Amino acid sequence: MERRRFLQIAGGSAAGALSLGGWLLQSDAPEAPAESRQVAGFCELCFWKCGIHATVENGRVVKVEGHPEHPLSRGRLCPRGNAGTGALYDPDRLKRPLIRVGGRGSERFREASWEEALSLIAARMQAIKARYGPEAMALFTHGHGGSFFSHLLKAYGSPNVAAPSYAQCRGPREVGFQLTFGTGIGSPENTDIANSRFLVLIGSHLGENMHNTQVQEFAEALRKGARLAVVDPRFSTAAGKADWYLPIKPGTDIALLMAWANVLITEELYDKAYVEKYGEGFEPFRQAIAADTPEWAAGITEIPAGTIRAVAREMARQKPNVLIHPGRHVTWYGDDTQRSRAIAILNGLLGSWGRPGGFYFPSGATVPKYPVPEYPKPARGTADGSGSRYPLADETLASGLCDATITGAPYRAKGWIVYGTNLLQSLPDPRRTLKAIQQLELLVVVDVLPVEIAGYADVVLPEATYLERYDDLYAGTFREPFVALRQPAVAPLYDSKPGWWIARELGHKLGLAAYFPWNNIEEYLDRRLKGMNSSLAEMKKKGVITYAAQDLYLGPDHKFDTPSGKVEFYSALLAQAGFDPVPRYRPQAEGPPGYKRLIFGRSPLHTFGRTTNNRVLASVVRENEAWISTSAAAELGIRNGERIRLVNQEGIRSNTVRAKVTKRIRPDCVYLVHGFGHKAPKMRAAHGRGASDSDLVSSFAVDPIMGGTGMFVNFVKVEREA
Ligand code: MGD
Ligand code: SF4
Repeated sequence: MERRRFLQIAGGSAAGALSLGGWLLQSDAPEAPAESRQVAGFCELCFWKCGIHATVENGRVVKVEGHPEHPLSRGRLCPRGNAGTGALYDPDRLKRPLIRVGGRGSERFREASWEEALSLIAARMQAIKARYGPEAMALFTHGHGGSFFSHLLKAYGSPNVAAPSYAQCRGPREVGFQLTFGTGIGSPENTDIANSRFLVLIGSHLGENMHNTQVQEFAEALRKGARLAVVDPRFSTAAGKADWYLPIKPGTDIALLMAWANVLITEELYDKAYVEKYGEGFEPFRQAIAADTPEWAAGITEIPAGTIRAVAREMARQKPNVLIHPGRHVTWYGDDTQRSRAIAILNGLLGSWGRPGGFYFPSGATVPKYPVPEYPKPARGTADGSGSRYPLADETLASGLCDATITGAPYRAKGWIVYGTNLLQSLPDPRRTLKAIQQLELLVVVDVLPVEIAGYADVVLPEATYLERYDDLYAGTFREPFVALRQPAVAPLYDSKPGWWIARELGHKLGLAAYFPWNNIEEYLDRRLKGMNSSLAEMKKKGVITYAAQDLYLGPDHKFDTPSGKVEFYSALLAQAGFDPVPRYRPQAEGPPGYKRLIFGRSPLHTFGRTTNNRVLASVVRENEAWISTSAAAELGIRNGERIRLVNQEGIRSNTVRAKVTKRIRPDCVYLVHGFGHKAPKMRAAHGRGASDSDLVSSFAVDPIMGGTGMFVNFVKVEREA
């Protein structure tokens, strides 16, 4: 009952919740099982890592539910989390190690033993080290289980470890907020949604973008009467709950944000005490945006000046319990650090950073490390351009490593280990990724499914799923610090192995045994847990330990971790590096005549491509649809539900996809949910279902500040399928 109420907020999920619930009931246990137990852990169907309880009956996981004491789940999961059995019992899973026997991408492999597969990888890694240096090995990793592979690469001597969640997702947001408040946002976001009195969502479709805790808090805030403004070219599910819906022209958000700042300043509505006490560079900021009036912004954004003013005044009325949400997937146009900074500055003017209903200060528990030797110091820095070409990037850029592999500048990666990330869907322009792969002497893919990137690997290693393995501890940073354990609910199916085991075996074969001194993961976890007065035995029972919250909100003597120690409205650091010290709007290129801007987002039932083959979820949402406005469809003679193709500005054609003809999108855009249109033939449930936005992203705009890849810069025309 509770779950159903929670799900009502998700787009199109009221029906989904019923049928998903129905599926779960049908697949639930036989009557009176001989064995029934609950195993605590945390979810891996997205990267939020909610606490779970898996019910195991007669050796099978029959149900996955929210852990009641885990602060991220509070007893509930999102629909994907509930569908964990669909990942575990996916009949298309990788079952045994595979060694390629045909050309790259031919999908021709032979089965191999773990011994043979790992020996082959170790021999090639040693050859790469001898010939090009250890830095020529790169790791692409996404997901909690990747931590042991990061450890392996660092012990081997390479600094090149990257996740697409930075340069392809939240990186610009982190840098924009660091520049302003000295701290990034992190994950889970430190947004105090539950206590917010006015929430402004800018292209952040909470409810469709389903992060469990945030959505629970969102529902709570609305129940308590919070007001809501949604800025989106598409009328999202959240927009349906909004007091103000602003259908903005794509790519113009900086103009809107600066116009809001302009109203707050010219009408003297900002939090003066906060700005005086904590702010730096307010006067040059005020001068820089003096001409950014609502009337100016109206001509750019296509939002009436009166609406811009009304929303700014409401922000002021509710300050400081206001949250201009920072979003998560923010790599849109290449000016994304500046847009994120504009959002940060607006929050600064409203005094919401460090205030209830704005942003709280999270804290994390410290778990002592297992002692290992120091990592060798790499002779060369990372190859991706972070800190050099992109001066303010503070994590490695996955796209930058791909570029270096193609160009050889500053040096080429010759071997890739790809853990839990389908680079042919996650990096922009899959043709570019394939070009990089042609340069490699070794490509290892560690995955649970035969995804696209696995088809190009020299060696494919089948990992056990999150319900079959231990991983490293998760020391979460949240309102209350916590430490969570992942443990196997059932033994690994087939010949799959946990990541920790694979990394350790490989470490031993590479002569790095000193970095893996534990005999097994239980010994490793127990030692770490004993260092914090717990034990593996205790954690296996509880699954999570929480600690008292620290100071959540701003104290009188707070120092910000910026160069000035204050909230920086004007950034001298950006000015020194040759960038705008105050965010400035610059127009985006328009598409060719007859083309519409391609934008994309998420479904509440899927996480990128990782869940599209999950039969439980695919039984509710099997493919994506191309959203086209009613007026644009009428011009083209397209009916709702008709199969169409999208063709981008470079002539790249999508699979056929069903048209969703709707008034809920601007006529100048087409919208897709990301993660569909799989080409991998062995993913039988997902293959050929819907259209792949990744394929159509043949252009991208690189953020000059931190190297993020803006992907909303492609245009499509719509073709009717004969
Ligand atoms: P997923 O699509 O979830 O994420 O891109 P990815 O990091 O590729 O693919 C995860 C892979 O992990 C899948 O191959 C899955 O089978 C595998 N996997 C699942 N569970 C496990 C496990 O337990 N162990 C192992 N070893 N593998 C596992 C996401 C990235 O894509 C991100 S974060 C964003 S925000 C961007 N979004 C985005 C977009 O919206 N549009 C376009 N065009 N590109 C995008 N790229 C980015
Ligand atoms: Fe799992 Fe959903 Fe939580 Fe993500 S938000 S970790 S999919 S339950």
